[in-house]
Amino acid sequence: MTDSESLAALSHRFPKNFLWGVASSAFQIEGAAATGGKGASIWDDFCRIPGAIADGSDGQIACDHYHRLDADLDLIAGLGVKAYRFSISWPRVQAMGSGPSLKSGIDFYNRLVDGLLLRGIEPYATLYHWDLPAELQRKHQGWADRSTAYRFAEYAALIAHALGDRVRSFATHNEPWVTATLGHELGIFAPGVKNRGIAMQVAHHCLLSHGLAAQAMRSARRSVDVGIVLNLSPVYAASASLADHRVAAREDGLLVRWYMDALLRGAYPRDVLEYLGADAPQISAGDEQLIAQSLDFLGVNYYHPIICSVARPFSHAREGVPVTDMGWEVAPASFTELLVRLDRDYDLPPLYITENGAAYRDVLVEGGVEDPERRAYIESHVSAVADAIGQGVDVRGYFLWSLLDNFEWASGYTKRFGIYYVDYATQARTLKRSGVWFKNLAAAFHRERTGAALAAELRP
Ligand code: IFM
Repeated sequence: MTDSESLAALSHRFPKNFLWGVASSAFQIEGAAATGGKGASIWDDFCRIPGAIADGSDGQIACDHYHRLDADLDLIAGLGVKAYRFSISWPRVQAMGSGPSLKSGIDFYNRLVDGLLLRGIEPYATLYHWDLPAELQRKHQGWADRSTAYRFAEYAALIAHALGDRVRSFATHNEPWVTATLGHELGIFAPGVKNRGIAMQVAHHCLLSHGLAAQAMRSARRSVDVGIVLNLSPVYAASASLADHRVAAREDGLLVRWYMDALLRGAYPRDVLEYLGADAPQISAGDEQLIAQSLDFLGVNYYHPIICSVARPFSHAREGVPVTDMGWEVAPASFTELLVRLDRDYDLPPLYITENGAAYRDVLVEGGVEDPERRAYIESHVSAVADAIGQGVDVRGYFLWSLLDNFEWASGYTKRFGIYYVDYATQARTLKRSGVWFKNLAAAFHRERTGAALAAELRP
């Protein structure tokens, strides 16, 4: 099969309205950290802690996307994709996390949304991708305090008013497990707290804030679609031992069922609450019903499976398997398995793959980046999504992570996930070979679909 035949064959495995897109997040690319009265976020504070970020970097400039908006939107349009997932920086819109919105912040997101629509690209907005206004953390304990959930709902309503006439799809949170567990239990992400009880309270408040925000947005604008984005993985025991299987069941409870059950069944899993004991969160009467607002969609971020043993309860790869530059196992079949399992176990709304992609050690040679491993990763995972669709899972879109190389949180700029290579010294962007492949896939898909639509029209 030639390359173009195999792209056509792959693209045929997706339904005709399937959406191809790329994704990013505010703190990771925008820079302009204090422009226009923008407030600091907890990541600005966290980056100042010695040793917190691998290369000692921060998000002050990042990809300077704020100042290069139009050129970056042209890059997205140049890929031929029809959707772009971005996040809104809460402290750019409300510097202190409450009160009236900043005109400069709303103007920026207006330009972003209008620029996308002008280029025929559908905006997919996320309200919270980890950059909490620092003020809410410094003065009010951030997500550990219930009041933050109510501040978040006010912010959500404000965004629905400002952008909801042009943006249909809003995800409330990106990966609340990361906010809670990496940010408050392991302390390796902002705000750097290390306390399991606080982490589980944060997990609950994030979910509560999702429910409150969904209500607030829908009353502000009836037309909006509201969903949430979870990082989900199949969780395997590292061996056949009963002890390892017990650890795997527990981790699955904390990573997958905690969030899925709360959102889609209206109750936290009782076995997880029992296991947590004194670390279980305080849940007020009615909270669980509030969290389980109907979802217009569920976003799934998948990168790798989780491997559990008594010795290593949460590992990102089995021994001796191919891994990405993050040390994450390359396991496309686990992606299919995850999607099929979700479909089997829950009454799901439409799914979107809101993130999937890989970091590899890219080098710019003579103006180009050859990244065959990333291309293989993307191809095998796109194919894994097609397998799940083939088994009846309702997946409506796939967003590649990420549009640009960017600030990879605690890894700083040492890990590159982009399909555009970013030279941080000059801010020049170069489409990597994997990006060319993704662009060709989108082109093949749209060509096949247009061809099929034309043929249908011409049929007597
Ligand atoms: O870069 C992150 C993103 O912000 C959230 N999901 C995982 C990506 C890769 O680590």
